[in-house]
Amino acid sequence: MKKNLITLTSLVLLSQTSAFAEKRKPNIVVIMADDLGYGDVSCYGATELKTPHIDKLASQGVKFTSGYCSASTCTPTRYSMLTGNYAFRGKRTGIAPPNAPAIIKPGVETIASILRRGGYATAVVGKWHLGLGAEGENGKDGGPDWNGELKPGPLEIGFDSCFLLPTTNDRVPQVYVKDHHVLNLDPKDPLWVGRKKPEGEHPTGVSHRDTLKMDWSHGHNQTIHNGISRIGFYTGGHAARFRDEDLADKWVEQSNLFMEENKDKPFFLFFSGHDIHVPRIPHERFQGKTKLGYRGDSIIQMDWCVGEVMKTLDRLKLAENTLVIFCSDNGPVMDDGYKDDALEKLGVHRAAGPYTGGKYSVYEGGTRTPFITRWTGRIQPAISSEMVCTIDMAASFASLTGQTIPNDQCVDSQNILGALLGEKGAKGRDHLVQQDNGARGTFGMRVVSDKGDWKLHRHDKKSSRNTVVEKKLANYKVPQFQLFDLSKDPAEKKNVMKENPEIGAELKAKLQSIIDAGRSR
Ligand code: NG6
Ligand code: CA
Repeated sequence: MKKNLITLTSLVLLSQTSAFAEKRKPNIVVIMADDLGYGDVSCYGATELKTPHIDKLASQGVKFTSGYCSASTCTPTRYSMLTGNYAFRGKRTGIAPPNAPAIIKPGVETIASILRRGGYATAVVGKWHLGLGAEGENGKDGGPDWNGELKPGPLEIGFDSCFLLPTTNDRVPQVYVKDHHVLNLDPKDPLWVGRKKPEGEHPTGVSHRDTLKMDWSHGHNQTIHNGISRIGFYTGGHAARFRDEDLADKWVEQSNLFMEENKDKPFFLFFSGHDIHVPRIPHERFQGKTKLGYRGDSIIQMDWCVGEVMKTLDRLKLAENTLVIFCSDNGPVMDDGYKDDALEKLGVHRAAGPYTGGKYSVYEGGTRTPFITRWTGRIQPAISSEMVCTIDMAASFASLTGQTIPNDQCVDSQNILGALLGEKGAKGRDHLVQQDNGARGTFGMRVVSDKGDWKLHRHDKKSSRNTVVEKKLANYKVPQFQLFDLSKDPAEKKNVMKENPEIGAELKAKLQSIIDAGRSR
C-alpha cells in the first residue's frame, strides 16, 4: 500500500514536472504582413497614419532596422521562411498560379515539422500561396482537386491544421480551405478553376468593366467576384465564396480559436494575413480611415489584427510565454493591378522608408521590411541593427526548442536566436542573399564585415516578366554587376564598382560560391 502511494505520488510529481517543462516551451506566433514596406508603419517612420498596435509591439520588444525577408515577392519568401532554403535553389518557387501543385513536398523539413516534433500544436491561418495538391503525372495536370481532397498541402509538411486563402486574393478562387477541403462547398455546385474562359456567358473584367466596384489597371480582368475581377477563371462553389471585406476578421477569429484550443500546450501559429496585398478591400469599418486610400486603410486593418492577436495572448495569460515575430513577405508596391488610388493619394508617405525599390526588386526596399520580436519578460525592449531574416526562423526556432535539423535540410537558415531575442552581444547574419521572383538570376547580396557594409547587385538576364515595374526597369540597361556602399549610400544610388574593384570581386565570388555550394548553413 505504502509503496503504491509512493509510486502514485512520484507519478503525479513526474507528470507535473513534465507538464511544467512542456509549459516552459514558449508559444511562437509569426505574423507575416503582405506587401508591407519598411516605412509603412508609424514605428518605422510613417507620419501619415498611425499603427498603435504594431508600435506597441515594437516598444515592448526588439525593433530591427536590418530585418529582411529573403525575396521581393510572396511565394519565394514564404517558401524560404518555412523551409529555411533560399528559393532560388528550388523549382517553381516563383509567384504561384491558382492551380499550382504543392511547392514544398512532403518530407521537406519546415518550421512546422520541426516544432511539431518538439511537441507543438501547429497551425497556419491566412494566405498560403504555396500550391496545393500533387504534381501531375502521365501528361495530366496536377494541382488542387478543388472538389476533393486538397493534398498534399500544409498538413503534409508539419501543420496540424490550416485555414487558408489558397492563393492570393487577386487570383481565383475566393474560397476558404480548411484542412483538406474547401469550406462550405456544396457538391451540387462544384468548383471549377482554370486558365481558359469557360464556354457561354461568363462576365469578365473586360466584358463587364463598367459593373466593377474597383477597376483593374493591368491584368486582373478575368472572372468577377464581389464586383472585382481577378487573375484566372472559375465557376461554381457559390456557397463557399467569401467577401473580400471579411478576410481580416476571419483570420482573427480562426487564430483566436486555435490559440484558445491549444492554450495548455505549446503552439506555433503562422498568422498570414492578406493585408495589404491587392485587391485592397478593407472591411467597411476601416474604409476611409486614412487619407491614403484603401492601401492606408488596409494597413490600419492589419494593425488592428495585430492588436487582436495580442489581446488574445493577454486574455489567455500567455504573453509571458510567447515569442511573437512581426514581419512582411516583400516590400511595398503602389499600383499592383487595381485602380485603388494608392499612388494618387500617397502624398509624403514613403512606403519603403529611406530605401529604393520595393516589391519585385533587389534594392533594399524589396526585402528590408519591418521586423519586430516580442516576448514579454524575456526580451528587453531595444532597437537592433543586427541583420535578421525570415529564412532564419527554422534554425533559430529549432535551437529555441531543442530540436536538431538534419544536415541536408534548412540549408540556408542560420541560428540567430540570440539576436532575435535581443541578447547583448549576440550577432545576426553577416551576409544575406536577396532575390526577386523565381530563379531568374537577379540577386542582391548584403555583406557586413570589418571591411564595411556593402551591397552587390547581380542581374544575369533582362527580365521577361510583365509587371509595370519591370517594364520600366527593362528600359534601362542594367549592368550585370553593381556595388553600393550602404554605410554612405543606403538608398543605393551610386554604383561604386569601379572605385572598389577588390570588394566587388570578393562579393561576386562569395555570391557565386553560395549558389554553387547549394547551401550556406
Ligand atoms: C503579379 C501580379 C500582381 C501580384 C503578384 C503577386 C499581374 C500583372 N501582377 O503577377 O498583381 O498578384 O503577381 O504578388 O498580374 S505576391 O505578393 O503574392 O507575390
Ligand atoms: Ca506579397
